[in-house]
Parts: sequence; C-alpha cells; structure tokens
Amino acid sequence: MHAHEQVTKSGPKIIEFKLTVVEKPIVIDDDGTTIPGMTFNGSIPGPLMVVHEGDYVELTLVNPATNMMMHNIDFHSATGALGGAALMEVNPGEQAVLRWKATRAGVFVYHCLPGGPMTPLDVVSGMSGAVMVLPREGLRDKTGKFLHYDRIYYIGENDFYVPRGDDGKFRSFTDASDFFPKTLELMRKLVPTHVVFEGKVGALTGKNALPAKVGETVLIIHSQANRDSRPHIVGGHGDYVWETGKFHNPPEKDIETWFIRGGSAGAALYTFRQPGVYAYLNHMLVEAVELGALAHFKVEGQWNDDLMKQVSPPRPIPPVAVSQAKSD
Ligand SMILES: [Cu+2]
Repeated sequence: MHAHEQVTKSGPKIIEFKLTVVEKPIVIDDDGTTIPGMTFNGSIPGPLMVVHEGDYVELTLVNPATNMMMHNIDFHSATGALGGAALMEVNPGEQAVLRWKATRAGVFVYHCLPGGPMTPLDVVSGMSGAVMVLPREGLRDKTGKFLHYDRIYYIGENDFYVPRGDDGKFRSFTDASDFFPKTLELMRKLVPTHVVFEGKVGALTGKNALPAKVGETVLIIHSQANRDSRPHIVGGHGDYVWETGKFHNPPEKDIETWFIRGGSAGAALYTFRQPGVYAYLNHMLVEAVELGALAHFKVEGQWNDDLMKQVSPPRPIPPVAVSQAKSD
C-alpha cells in the first residue's frame, strides 16, 4: 500500500502509476498447485491505487516482450472506451499511457479485458486489482462526521478453476496453452476449485496474519472481479460498511456480513475492541474452509471483561441433586 493522505487540501492533481503485466507461474495452495498466472506487477491481486476525487490517474501499462499475450485494463472507476480497455491493448513489447479523471468516489475493481473467453480467463488467472478514489474531504458517516483509519488492508479475492489428474489431485501447469482449454471447461460449470485471498490459500493466515491493535481502526477493502463474496469478521463487525464501496452513499452501521457483488469492491471500517486472532472469511463457509477464502487478523491489546468474560470454563455437567430429582 502506498502512502496517501486521507483528506487533501490541495487541488486536483495528475497521479502517475505504472503497471507491468507479468505472466508467470503462481502457486495457489499449500500443495504447490501451480497455474500459469497473469498478473499486474507480479501479484494477485494487482496493487490498490489510491487517489482523490477529481484527480487524474495517469497509468502506464507495460507488456514486456517476454510475455505471450495481449493485455489491457478496464477501470470500473473510469468513464468511456470500455473503462480504457479499448485504448490500452498492448501486445508483448508494447506500452501505452492512459489518463482518466476520477469523477466518482469509492473503491472500484480494475481488470484485464482482452475480449471473448480470454476476458474471464485473464481474470481468473489473476489480472484484477482495485482503485480507491477518496473524497477530498475524506470518509464521512451519514451525519458528515469524519471517519479516520489507522491502517488499511486490501484483500483481493480470486476464484481459480484447476483441473485434477487421474489420481484426483490438482494438476500443475506452467504452459497457458495447455491450461486454458482445461480451465475453460471447468469455468463453464461455475464451480471454482480454489477461492482465495491474496492469490493463495493461506496467504493471510497463521504467520501471515494481518496485524492490528485494540483501539485501532482498520479500513478493509475487499474486491472480487468475477464472483460474489460475503466478508465476515468472526467475533467482530463492520462498524461502518460501504457495501457497494461508493463513498458518497452513507455507510451502513453494525454489519455482521456484507456482500461483495462479483465485479465490485466494498469497504468496511472496524475498530478492534478485543485482542486475539480473528478469522476474516467469506461466509459462504464451504468456500472459506474448503476452498481457501480465509484470512486472520492478529490483534494485540488488553482483554475487556465487560464485553466478554468466561464465567465458567467447560467442566463436567454436575450431577442432579437427589431432592431435586425426587421433585421432578
Ligand atoms: Cu490480460
């Protein structure tokens, strides 16, 4: 995440970004299952780019000559020409520059849009990310009160469709021309084999947990370029949630699970009140537990007995008193 102001007093600026398309094998689970990934800047998801409403995003898209395929980019936050995709079709060995005005505040998906079946193939191979267009006056609740965040985490969710071998195990692929026809067949059945955060099962769990402290307010941006998701913090809430991700709509309060429409990004603001490990998951629990859509927040701080206290730890059920048994 690049450094950025939450509120800006300056006038609109041109903000330059550079994205390089990197086609490379990506390991997507702990078994070493590998797909011929296609990425912005080598990561799944691509980077979160933060600007303010009224700014101009000036993007250089580079497709190195070592790549095999044409790529482009559709910014959901931009207006016209397929979100810029029609003006940015870069073949291997080419680059192009696009400038668009950020006229709408919110978090928005961007993704590759090469056309035909290559569009979903590129997206499920990793080519998506998000843009955050902050209001110049920062985030506000419905009364106009400023909402500050201490940390920001961007969680990009991806669905993958990996064929299995005769032994029932996932096959690994490094060659896209071998992978694409097989993954396309699976994609058409709409049943993903992996649903992951940050490109890999376990990328944000255990020792990779996202750190936070009691009292800190965390802004969680969640994007899914292809498929619906239902983020939920086990043991926590969304204090303020922009479910559709667009900051000029008042945020909803006290949300248990919020809905991310496929092809959109949402934002949730939460102040942690208790220490411990919190699961942050897609509350379609099969996808969280079986397919990988799970992250952890590791929160340090002081436990608050008023909010929760173990009154009696688990112990054997006491025998029923004789006098009471008789009266029954
Ligand atoms: Cu692409």
